[in-house]
Amino acid sequence: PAAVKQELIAKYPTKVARKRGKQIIVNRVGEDCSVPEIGANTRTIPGIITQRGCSYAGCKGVVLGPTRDLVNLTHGPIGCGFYSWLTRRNQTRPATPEEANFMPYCFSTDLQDEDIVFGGEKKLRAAILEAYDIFHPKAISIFATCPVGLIGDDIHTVAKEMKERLGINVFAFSCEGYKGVSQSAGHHIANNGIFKHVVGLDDTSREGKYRINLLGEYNIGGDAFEIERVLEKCGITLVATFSGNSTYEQFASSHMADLNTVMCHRSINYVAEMMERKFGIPWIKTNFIGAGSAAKSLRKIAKYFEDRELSDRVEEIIAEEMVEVEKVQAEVRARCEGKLAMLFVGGSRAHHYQDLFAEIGMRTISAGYEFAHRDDYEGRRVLPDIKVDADSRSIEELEVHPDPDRYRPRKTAEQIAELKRDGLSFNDYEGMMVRMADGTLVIDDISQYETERMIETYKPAIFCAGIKEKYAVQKKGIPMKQLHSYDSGGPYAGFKGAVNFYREIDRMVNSRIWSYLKAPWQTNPELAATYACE
Ligand code: CFM
Ligand code: HCA
Repeated sequence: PAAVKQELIAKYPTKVARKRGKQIIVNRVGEDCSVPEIGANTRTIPGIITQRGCSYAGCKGVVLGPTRDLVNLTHGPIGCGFYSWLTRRNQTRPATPEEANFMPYCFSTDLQDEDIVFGGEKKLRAAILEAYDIFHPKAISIFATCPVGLIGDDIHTVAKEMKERLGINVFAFSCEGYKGVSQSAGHHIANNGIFKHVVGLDDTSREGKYRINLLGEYNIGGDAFEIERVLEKCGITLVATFSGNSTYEQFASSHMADLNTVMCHRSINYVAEMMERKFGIPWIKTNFIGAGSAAKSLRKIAKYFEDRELSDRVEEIIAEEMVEVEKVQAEVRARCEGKLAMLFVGGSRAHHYQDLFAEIGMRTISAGYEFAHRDDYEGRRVLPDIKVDADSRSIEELEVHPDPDRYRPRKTAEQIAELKRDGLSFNDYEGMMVRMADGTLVIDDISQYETERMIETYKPAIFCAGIKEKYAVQKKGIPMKQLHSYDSGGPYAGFKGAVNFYREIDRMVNSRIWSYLKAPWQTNPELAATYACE
């Protein structure tokens, strides 16, 4: 692997090679579970083809996009709104046909040259009014795109004005695409906004003995539906999901839950932290990707509530669900055992999906995130060592204090200590690298060039990433699975999701279809462009 790393960076200019060298790491897990340091959450070097997205994508597309009864209004040119409109395959299911669902609509101010020159606030006001008149939503959220920041439209003042005028909640996000180094900045901006403007507005809550929030689950391909099914079977009440299959009211009353479970830590940890500080709700890391991980997560939730009835119920459900899971696992494993996978996805899936592959005997030979931070790789314990650079500093850190009336620690310090002794960890996650084998390559913000070299070197049985990589990978003869949108598949979460995934991967890695395909330049060499000087 060290030689492969050298080869990956050999063609770069010295300075670029030095920087990429810090982001390409040969994994090695120490006896104390320590892992090497990796460079992450830094600017992509201009000229490198990255797969990263922008701050607007992280804020509007990722965190707020899945909420069905919010009018999510993009203030900007039409492309930003259009390309963040359901391409992520975030699904939703209104409880009744009458319930508001704006998911089939794309709201945008459609800024034109003229608005860029003379300012877009007038158009923004008009768009809010128009949306209000047609849909009468409970709330309207406004998202800034790059030009809005450049021309200086004051979206927050417009929001405030319209909130007073219409008597509904209107709030804005300064999530201009260029803020920060990737969509990760947009997550933080979204977390701050939703916490400031919505969380805690409604003190009524769903009844239930075990009330939790699910943070960082976005219902891609129906994942949240499957998790909801399992939780309901266990008798666990879901107060709010941030933000798959969610509603505005769920956010408003989310502070009434007794536990925050965090799936995708990268995109939503800020809300978990702020809710703990303001309302006293503890958080634990959970993961419903992989049948084993789903079972483990349910057990963690049961442990937290310290209730025999719940833990018995959870064990019963796990046993029931695992029958089909184990049957399919055994069948598929026979055909997939030992095959290699590579995963380069966002900020948590490159980690979570390794569990699913392991369940059918497949090995992850290399993995990396597009925009995660060091803690997502190395574990939360490195947080104090992370240098906060200028790019991160430009994102606001909210100052949060205990709510004078509503701060209510759900557990006493002694109870927490006891639970910790019993193996439940709070406010923690171990990161991706400690779970990966020694000698695997961990690559942050992988470039297109590196992707191609990795495929040529290892010839994995499957390569998992997103739409930008998809066709280049297939042209190399390798099956490619999108782990963002799931292509047209899913759900892959929970128990039924695991079974879906095993079957799909089995089909993919055991079909030779892509290896038969020849790119045009392979059959017609005259199409292979080469430089005269080479
Ligand atoms: Fe979290 Fe996500 Fe991901 Fe993410 Fe994303 Fe996504 Fe992703 Mo695409 S919130 S970090 S910003 S799990 S949209 S649902 S698939 S890159 S790995
Ligand atoms: C985003 C959304 C995205 C893109 C996926 C892809 C998603 O980053 O803005 O590149 O295929 O999951 O839809 O991550």
